[in-house]
Amino acid sequence: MTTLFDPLRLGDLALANRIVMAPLTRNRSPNAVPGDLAVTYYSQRATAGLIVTEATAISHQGQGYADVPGLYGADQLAGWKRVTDAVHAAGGKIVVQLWHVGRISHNTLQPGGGKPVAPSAIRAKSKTYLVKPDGNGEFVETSEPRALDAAELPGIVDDFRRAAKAAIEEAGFDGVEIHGANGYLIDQFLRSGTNHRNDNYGGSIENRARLLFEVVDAVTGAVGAAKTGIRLSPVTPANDASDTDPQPLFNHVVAGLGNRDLAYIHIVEGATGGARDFSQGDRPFDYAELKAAYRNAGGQGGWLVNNGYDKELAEKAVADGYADLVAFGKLFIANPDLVSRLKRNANLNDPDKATFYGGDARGYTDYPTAA
Ligand code: 8OZ
Repeated sequence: MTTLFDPLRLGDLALANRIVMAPLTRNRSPNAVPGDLAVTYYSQRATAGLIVTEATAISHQGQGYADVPGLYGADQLAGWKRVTDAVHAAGGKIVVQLWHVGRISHNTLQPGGGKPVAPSAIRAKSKTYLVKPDGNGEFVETSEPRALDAAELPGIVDDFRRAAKAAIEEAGFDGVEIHGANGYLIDQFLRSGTNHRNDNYGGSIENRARLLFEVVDAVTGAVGAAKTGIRLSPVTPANDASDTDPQPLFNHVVAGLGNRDLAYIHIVEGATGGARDFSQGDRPFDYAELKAAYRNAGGQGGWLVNNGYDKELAEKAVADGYADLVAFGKLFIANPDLVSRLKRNANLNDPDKATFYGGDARGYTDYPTAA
């Protein structure tokens, strides 16, 4: 019977176990550069089978929150190289999450103070995080976006390609994860609530998924499919995302990924960070059907699941053969040695919500390991 502690090969990634550190936004990278604290934080967690970094902006336009890291400047890549060196020295594997926020941004974070970009000019009922002049963080309404002209899309696809290539060649990552989830740019194109376009990128499911496949093909062309994963969140309402009928949409997406040979598919089940049984549309979402759509289309990548898993649920998912790996978020914030704690059934530290976003070492690098 397969356990969470069994090794697994995912494309080019040889993992020591199936326990994944989920991507977690922490807002501790001033000027988009991960610093000393990030080096400590990630290397403390290197016993994870795989670390997926916090979402990382592929371009200045792709940034939507204060103090999140980037991959579009030399100093940003050098900062990440220090992180990947430390994780590798500690025996870990680390991939970077490639992020364009689309409309989930604020004018003050955009190049030239411009409007954030989106498939359609629909403002999100959602907040972003800024840092005030006094240094304190605050959550504010996202700004009114402008609709992207189709002629701008090749440039965005190229930003994904460039960031992926630099991540591998300059920053030393083992792979990349395309952020196709949680109501950011790729997901805004996918879902009917945010995509009201009437060109080749809107309307039908095929059209709404076009940008996603263009990004996947550009990234895999640059770094290889065996180093590429993707994260999807078929029903999450995060960032005001919605779709009237998500099952056929996401079945189409994973079926299209079936022959693209990705290392893994990462699925957020339910509402991100919330209810696992959350659904949109008029029927509950069927994740087994989604996985079958991928396997039936020839997909052989790892099936990575996330959202609200505890040890028991995770063990069952892997033992049943439903999932190949499980990603843990809040548990990894609070437990740098989560793998050994799960293995030994040790008590878990509780995460402190007040220090999730922004701040210093407190609630970031000071959670104790178990004796
Ligand atoms: C929480 C706060 C800010 C960003 C995501 C990148 O949900 C995020 C995020 C989460 O994918």
